[in-house]
Amino acid sequence: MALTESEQMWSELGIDLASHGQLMNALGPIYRDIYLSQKNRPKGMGFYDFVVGDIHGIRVKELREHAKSGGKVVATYCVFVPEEFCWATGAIPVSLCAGTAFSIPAAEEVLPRNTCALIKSSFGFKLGRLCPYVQVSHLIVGETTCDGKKKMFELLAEHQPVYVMEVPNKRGPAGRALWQQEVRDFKAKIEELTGNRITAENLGEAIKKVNARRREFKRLSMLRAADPAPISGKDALLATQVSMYDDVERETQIMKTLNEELEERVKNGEGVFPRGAKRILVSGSPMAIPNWKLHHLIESAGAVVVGEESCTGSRFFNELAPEGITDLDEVVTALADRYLKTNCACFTPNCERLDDIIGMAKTLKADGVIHYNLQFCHTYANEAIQVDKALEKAGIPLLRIETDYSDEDAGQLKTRIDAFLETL
Ligand code: BJ8
Repeated sequence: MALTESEQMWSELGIDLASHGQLMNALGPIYRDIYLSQKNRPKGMGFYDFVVGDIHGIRVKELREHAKSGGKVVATYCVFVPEEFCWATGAIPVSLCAGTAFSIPAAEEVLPRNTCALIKSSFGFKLGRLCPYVQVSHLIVGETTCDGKKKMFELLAEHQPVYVMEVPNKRGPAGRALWQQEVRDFKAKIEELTGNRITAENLGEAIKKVNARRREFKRLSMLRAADPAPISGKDALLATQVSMYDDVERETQIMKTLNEELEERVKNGEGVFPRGAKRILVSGSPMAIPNWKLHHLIESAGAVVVGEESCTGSRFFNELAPEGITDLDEVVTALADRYLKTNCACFTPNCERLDDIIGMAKTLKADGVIHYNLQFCHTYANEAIQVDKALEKAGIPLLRIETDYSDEDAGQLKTRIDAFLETL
């Protein structure tokens, strides 16, 4: 049978067409069940339905065209990697998704089973030749945020060029100096990869572009404080997930239109859940596409997720990068400082994250917090103890959940979430 245009492209990228076909076939019904079944969704979500409907098609084609005309694609796994350097040099950064159990069996042939699902899913995408975003990228940028990831990157480097940034464990002067040097080295690496120099001007322009997108996400975040909530948590999560690999200016525009619609909704008292629905802040590990499991369970139980204190949430957009600095060295230093404010559980201590969770819960008028951590992720699991203590002191109810990408525990989680909502 003749290949479709997309299949032809995937085949040229070395994708295992048979397995990839199974993955794509599984995604459609899941999306229909979780997303398209929602009532009264904002019209602005139509763009995201379209994107997910062709998740490995149009965007990959754009990246390929870019590569064919000499441009570079830089794949990342973490919000510590300063995307501004890529945009400044004409490279395109894409965040690699790793939110499905489908790619895990391939990874478990190599990695220990007691590794977190995010790491196994990422590695399995490469080993199983399932992800065209990995295949189309010229460089994968990793980081040393956790032991599992940093060792996985060594194995990944056997298949594709990998560059690893060292993230310090502490934010003191020594950690800050180390991180600033890492950011300078990464800048040099991107310059070498693209053959383009980073200047105060092109970096300043890139910062403005990324900040514009961040501002729209901050605006969305504030709109979610309304009761009734104008958008579901699932939809807000999806917008963040997609914007992590889409074009920065297009995302800003899409989000602007969506926010205008949501502002109207708030003005008219219109929402996706009834006024007074229980409001939940989710905090913890990031959720990559298509990991919508927890949000779906919470919202199917009649509550609404009003915010995500995570890297697929506030940590992605809360801090703006410095604008208007004309000295290159100064702007690079300020940019490094901006990224060092990412409240990842890799830091010790990480009091800023605790303050952030409490601040967000209050601003978004959350009735309770659900702390989400992936099984075998020790940093988040252990930090959950501190989160528990801080929230108890602040009088904010908390439910701690540890799970993976499978659906095996869905029934048990549903019972626990229902019981938690009852107590609020
Ligand atoms: S800045 S949260 S995106 S590292 S869940 S792989 S930590 S064992 S994802 Fe993260 Fe950057 Fe931090 Fe954010 Fe390891 Fe834990 Fe797995 Fe994790």
